Amino acid sequence: MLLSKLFIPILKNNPSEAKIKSHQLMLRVGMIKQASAGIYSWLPLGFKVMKKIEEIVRQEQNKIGAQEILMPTIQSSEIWKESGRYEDYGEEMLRIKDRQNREMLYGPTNEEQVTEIFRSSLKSYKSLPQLLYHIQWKFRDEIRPRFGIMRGREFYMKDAYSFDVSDEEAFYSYNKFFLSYLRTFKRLSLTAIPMAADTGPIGGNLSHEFIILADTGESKIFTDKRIFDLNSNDTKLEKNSLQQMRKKYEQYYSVTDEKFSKEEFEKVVSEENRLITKGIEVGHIFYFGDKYSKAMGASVDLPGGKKDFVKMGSYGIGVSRLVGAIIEAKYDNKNEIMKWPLSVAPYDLALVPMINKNDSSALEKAINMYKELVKNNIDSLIDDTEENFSSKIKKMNLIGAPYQIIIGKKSDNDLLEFKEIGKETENLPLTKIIEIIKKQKNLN
Ligand code: 5CA
Repeated sequence: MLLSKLFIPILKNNPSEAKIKSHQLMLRVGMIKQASAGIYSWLPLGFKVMKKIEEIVRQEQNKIGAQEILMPTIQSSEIWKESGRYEDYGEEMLRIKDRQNREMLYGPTNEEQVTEIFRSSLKSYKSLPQLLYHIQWKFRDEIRPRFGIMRGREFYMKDAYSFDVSDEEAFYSYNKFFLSYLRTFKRLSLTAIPMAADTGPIGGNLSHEFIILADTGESKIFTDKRIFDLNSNDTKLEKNSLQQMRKKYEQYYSVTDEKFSKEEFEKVVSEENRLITKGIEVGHIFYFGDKYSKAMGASVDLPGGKKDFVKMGSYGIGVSRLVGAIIEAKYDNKNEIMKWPLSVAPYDLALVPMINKNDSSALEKAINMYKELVKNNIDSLIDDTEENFSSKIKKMNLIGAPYQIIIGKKSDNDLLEFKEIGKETENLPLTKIIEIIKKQKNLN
């Protein structure tokens, strides 16, 4: 792709209305454009990153056996009246009337819709467990939309729902999602910590938020530092292994604001291990048993002929919020350098030829390299403008492709100036550069 043809309205300076670095960068490099308060259009650069995040989320859902569906954004008020949440949800719900004067709403979440689908289709314990998910726009009329897409009114969410025959089986499903979340955030190169959390308007009494540390986060957290040393690498998708993994995480005190008790924190966490800080909630999982299935009559036949309401949980990931969360975690605001994790980078590599009016040989070299890179599935962006070198590099540092090649007049394929953002420049032939990038891509 040629930079001159990319729809990327870059601003010279940070926009003053943006208070945090992710919002600044997203506006500065034209990833998004505000349409109205808390509602954004996604421009090519931002959309590309979000789609890559979405695909990783999808792959990790599929790996635990969840099945993808797509429910509508607009829902009927009837099912929300059945669950009792039509009134409870209050002003955050965007309510609409159609031409027949029927009350509709723009879905803030889908527990009711998915329960309605389940109850009209499945009747036997033999069909359980069921794990269903979709990735769809949501609308919440937040009282204070802010920080760009971090707290939007319209936002893109992956929400999954589990249906099980008993509490025990439902905890198994819950733990599968717990593991898939750890794996998902790791592939996004984020350290997300599971924290015991409140359930709010979703309901139930078991819940974890997945939080990444950031000073600009809206969640206050209280945690035992040792939780950061854990990983889920050895966890298998079977009951005992998953149970042990959750135990391993839950052995350390780690809670959000609403669950915090000073007395307990000081009792169970030694002073040197205490960490009180802020973070961004990128995922939230809930177990609420038969809250919706009972209210909405979603039951299955059990082995002995009895019936019971299915046990349900729901599992959300803020896909659009993750774009901002990754920037908060990776952007060096002071030096104005972004380095996207290769797994979600808008481009793998930036080619920066030095061009002047009389000599386009460096650009021709870049275009030839581009062809070779395409063959190797390396997505690169060529800066074909005639700007001076330092402003070209400045721009590429904001766009954040993790690798750069500088091409001067004398460059040949034998020794190119190659650089991974944040590291020293090396002189390498194109074949070696391709090898390095391919190897990194395979690790993701
Ligand atoms: N039904 C449940 C689980 S699917 C649910 O809606 N959970 S939630 O309210 O916690 O939202 C799930 C995730 O969506 C959050 O963890 C957060 O990452 C993201 N999210 C929530 N509200 C917003 C918002 N206003 N803007 C951007 N992302 C949001």
